[in-house]
Amino acid sequence: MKNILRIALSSVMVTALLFAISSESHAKESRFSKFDANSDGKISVDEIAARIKKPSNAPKRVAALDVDGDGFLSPEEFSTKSKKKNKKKNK
Ligand SMILES: [Ca+2]
Ligand SMILES: [Ca+2]
Repeated sequence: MKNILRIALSSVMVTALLFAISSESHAKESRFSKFDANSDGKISVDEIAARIKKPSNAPKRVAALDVDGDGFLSPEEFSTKSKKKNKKKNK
C-alpha cells in the first residue's frame, strides 16, 4: 500500500514537472515557428520579411539580432528580441 502511494505521488510530480517544462518550451517554440516558415530551426531574412510590415527592414532586423553572424536567427537569438524591447521600454 505504501509503495503504491509513493509511486502515485511521484508520477503526479513527474507529470506536473514535465507539463511545466513542455508548456514553457512550447510557448517559445510556437512563437519561433510562426516565423520559421520552412521549419528548418532558424529564421532567414526572407522569413522575417514575410512577417513584418516593411520587408525592406528585414535585413536590418536580422543583423541586429544575429549574434553569431551566420545570417540566420536561432531560437536563442530570436528570443533576445523581446528582452531587448523590454529593456528599451524601461529606460
Ligand atoms: Ca527557416
Ligand atoms: Ca545567427
